[in-house]
Amino acid sequence: MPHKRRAFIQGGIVLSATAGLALTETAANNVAEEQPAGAETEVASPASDAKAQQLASVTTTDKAPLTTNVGQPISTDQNTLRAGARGPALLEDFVLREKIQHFDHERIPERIVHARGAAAHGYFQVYKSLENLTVAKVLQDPSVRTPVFTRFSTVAGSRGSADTARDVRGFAVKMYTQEGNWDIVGNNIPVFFIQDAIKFPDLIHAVKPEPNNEIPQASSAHDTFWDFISLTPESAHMVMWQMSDRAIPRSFSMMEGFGVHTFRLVNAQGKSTFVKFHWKPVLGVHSLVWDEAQQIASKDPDFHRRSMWESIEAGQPFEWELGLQTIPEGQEGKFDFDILDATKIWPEELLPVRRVGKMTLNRNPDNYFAETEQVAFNVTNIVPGIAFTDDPLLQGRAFSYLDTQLSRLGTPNFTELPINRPVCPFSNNQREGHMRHRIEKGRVSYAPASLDGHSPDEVTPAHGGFVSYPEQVSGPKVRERSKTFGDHFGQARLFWNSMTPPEKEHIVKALQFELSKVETRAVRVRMLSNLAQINGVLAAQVGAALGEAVANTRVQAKPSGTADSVDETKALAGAKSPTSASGGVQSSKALSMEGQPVSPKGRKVAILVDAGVDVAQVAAMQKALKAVGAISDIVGPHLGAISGRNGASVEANKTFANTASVLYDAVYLPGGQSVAALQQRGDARVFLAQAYKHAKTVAAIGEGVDLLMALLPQGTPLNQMGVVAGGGGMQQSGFIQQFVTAIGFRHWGRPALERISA
Ligand code: HDE
Repeated sequence: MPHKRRAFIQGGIVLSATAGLALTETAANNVAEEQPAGAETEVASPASDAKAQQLASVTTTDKAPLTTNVGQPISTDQNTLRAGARGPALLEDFVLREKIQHFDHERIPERIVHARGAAAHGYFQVYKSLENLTVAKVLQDPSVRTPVFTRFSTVAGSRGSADTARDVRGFAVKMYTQEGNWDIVGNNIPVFFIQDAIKFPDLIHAVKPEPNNEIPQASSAHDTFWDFISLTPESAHMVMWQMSDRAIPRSFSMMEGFGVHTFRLVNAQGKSTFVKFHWKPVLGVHSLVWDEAQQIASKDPDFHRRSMWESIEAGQPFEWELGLQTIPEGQEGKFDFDILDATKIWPEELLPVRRVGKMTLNRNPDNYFAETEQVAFNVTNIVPGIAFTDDPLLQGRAFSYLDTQLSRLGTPNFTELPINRPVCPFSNNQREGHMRHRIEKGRVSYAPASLDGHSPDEVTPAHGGFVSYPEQVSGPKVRERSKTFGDHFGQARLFWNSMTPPEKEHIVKALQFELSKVETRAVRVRMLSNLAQINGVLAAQVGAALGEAVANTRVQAKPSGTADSVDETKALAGAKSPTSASGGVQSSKALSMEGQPVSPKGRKVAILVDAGVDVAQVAAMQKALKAVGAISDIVGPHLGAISGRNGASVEANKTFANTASVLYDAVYLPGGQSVAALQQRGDARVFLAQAYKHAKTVAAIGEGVDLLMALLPQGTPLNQMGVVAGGGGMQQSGFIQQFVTAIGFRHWGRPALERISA
């Protein structure tokens, strides 16, 4: 649970005064207005969090009295000032004008990319000092909890689009370190579509809704995207990830994060080590299925942000470990891929990921706009001990992130916004501009200066001043792509080879879906020829759904490839292609999502009830789910009390009308006369059947087993592949145990799924 902290309010401003939590010298300097006085209220915040404390100093609760923004008490907020009760409004009405004027300007431009997002506060802690690699203080002292603010996002959709679109997820971490803010502005996919930043506007113009009709929203399934991709072979590797289930994560807490580019760590001796940053989710990497993702987009477009919000409110933080892959400077040349090429991973088989620390997100923002919308991530926010490389994508980003804030936040003073301020001291001679908050004393704002004793002195490297890594550079000015960036398909094949047959099947289906929405045949055909360079079976299976025969294929493609066709699954299992630019690695376990840790923690279960339900069976299951950190909803014909067997009742908190199977990881059908009533409800039957079709665990006990059996294809074996049946000889505790341990799993091997209507 987030810790509670005392705070004081005066004039609507909450001022914090946490016992034992001295403001850093910095925060005290930078927030001059915090003097505790007046009434008390409670503000939630993690302990030892200088950032939370700094934010609390500007957090208001907006209680009485009602005033204008300059504090004039307002006697009525219901009526405009008029000349007579039926007369015209008077210009004099400053209350009306201020209120409407403020409202008229409440919006700022949304982010050009990554507009849709949600964020949370927390902290980062290193496991043990990495001083042999870097002087960065944030990576040295295991006793320090560095405050963080992390924002997750989709890329293509507008701010109001659905969370579960097929898309890359942004994974942007801002660490408020004692040496300034360090932002790792990453994604949940370790590579990118393009190698050079100069292509980014083209990529984004291609994927965004088409400019003539602004269709489609938050989707890459249209002509302009695939036109660009089909003509940009360097995107092949990234496209494989984007078409895989990685692009439809189950939860922010179940996806990896990647810094993508190669950075440097620099130690006290000035030795540089190349590094890739990884965030490994404690709950493992898990995804939705595409049909489910599409339905969630309408049933609950806020699916991901809601689950993070609810989990944190319930005291269950979201957690990741920071991982590092490193290559000592000088050894980067021994690989057959270029470490500056952002379309390449470093296979974990060659360069294992070392887990060095943990990020815990445990506090929701108080205000979406002030924090999540106004946070400004910047690739150039780095601290001493971290340095850039010449990755041409990174170099372009180094310009873009500072620049974009001017149109989004409207002023170079955006770093003064509470969410963007560092917690360490900051001072310089920059002055003025729109919305300047700080009041710098004195007449000197230049250097060198001898007056007033004013001296924001430079910090020598010995005292921790930032120095750029003194890399030797020379070369002719050229607009040229390095030949070492030339292999576009080798790692796309590595990704494909590393997938299990169901994962390959999902990629095939995703490509079938996307390309079948492309209206221009030439684009579809061009894409098929690119896919054929990755794998012949892949191209053939996709081609079949497009009505195109692809030459040199190894299997006869089926018209609508499904995971349920034995032939196709077999063909996909054997479909591999030789890799290149992969250090000789042909297949990598780290790339597949199967075999990831699975936990019931953070999962959601629907319990289907109606009048006459066996209340004891409901209660026992709820208790067991709670004990493992899973959430359960009781879904009934109406909200509130549902009478059960023997006079007891259960409280339904969801109804068949306001929720859906796709919003849950597993479904449980308890016994009782309720089952006969549910049998009559099409929505209840679809609920169960759909969970089964989406390969989720389903369980029934007592009378519930008969209904379950009736819905599943004839001959579906019980107590196998996530179909858990209670009653008969089985102890209730054994049944519950079997269900609870299975709820995070998907059971891909279920036969004849395509025959289920749901
Ligand atoms: Fe971004 N990107 N990007 N990007 N990016 C932005 O910055 C840009 C790239 C990423 O939650 C923008 O403040 C260029 C790669 C995230 O607020 C903008 C290039 C990766 C976020 C921008 C890239 C990212 C952004 C839009 C090609 C993964 C959201 C608003 C060189 C490593 C951060 C903003 C948040 C946002 C530019 C490519 C991640 C326009 C020019 C590669 C997570 O500055």
